[in-house]
Amino acid sequence: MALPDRLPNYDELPEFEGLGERHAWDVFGPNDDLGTINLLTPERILDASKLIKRGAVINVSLPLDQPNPGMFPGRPGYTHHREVTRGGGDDSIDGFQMQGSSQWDGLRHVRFRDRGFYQGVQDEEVHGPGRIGMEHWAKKGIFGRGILIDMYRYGVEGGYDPFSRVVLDGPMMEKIAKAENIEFQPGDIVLIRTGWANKYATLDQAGREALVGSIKGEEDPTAHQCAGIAAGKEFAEWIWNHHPATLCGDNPALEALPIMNRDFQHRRIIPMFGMPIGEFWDFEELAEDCARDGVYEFFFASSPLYVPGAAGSPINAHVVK
Ligand code: UVW
Repeated sequence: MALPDRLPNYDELPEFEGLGERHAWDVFGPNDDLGTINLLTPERILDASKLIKRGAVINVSLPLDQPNPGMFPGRPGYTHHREVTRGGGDDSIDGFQMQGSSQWDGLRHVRFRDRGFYQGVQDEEVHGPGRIGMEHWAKKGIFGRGILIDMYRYGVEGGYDPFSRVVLDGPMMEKIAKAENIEFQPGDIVLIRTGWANKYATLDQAGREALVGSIKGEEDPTAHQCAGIAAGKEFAEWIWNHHPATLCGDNPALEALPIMNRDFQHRRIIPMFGMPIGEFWDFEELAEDCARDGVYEFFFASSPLYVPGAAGSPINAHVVK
């Protein structure tokens, strides 16, 4: 579809009466299934391809069996079988969770109360292939200008523990971008390194097992603490007004945990803005490379799995510099 000549600002988006929340359901036209992935236009993809200078390809996915064991209830991890055949072998996987490892949260993942999923799609429409399923992003692909916001390196002077609730808001995003000599552009694929994956990699198996089921509300003193993006409408407004195509983190939920006051930014970003969220990505090699060459913008490529009707997907993602 053709993009609107001008993307509306947050305060121009329609408000749900009585809820004080704004939605972008009219921005990309009726029956849109792509959300902010529409911002990845041929022109922007071509411009992003010009960022390839060295032909260096950097993987940003964790191995699919990580984190191990899975941290979320219902996402314990899969079982991989090898079947020996006459000429070699085949594989099958049991109990594979689309959101068990480096993942996209798709538009069927989270709804906004009784208003429904993105564009008001209701529960009865999200069984089987069709409206706002992963197949739409799989067909288009997620390609464009990626930027790394290295919060772990530049966010807090003197550093911090990624397993503590350090919050990334608009002013901190801008401070980091300035330190990295980059500017935000509409359609950016924003990769946010909180340092979580770096610390997770240092844990022994007992430490990893202790994290299982630890994503809980603030009222539970055993809840996992981690750095991530801010909750609240102010940061939602900042996000929308910068028009990224996606926001992706190396941590379990993109957001700072635990969630406080039941304010879950997922419920704005995914259903209200139609924007994918990335979680459990691996930015360690990329961060090293960016620190070495001082270049924090690059070509980004991801092919979500073409599973009709899926709510999430592994990312199959690379950066090319
Ligand atoms: C949370 O809900 C915390 O994460 P996810 O989006 O993976 O379900």
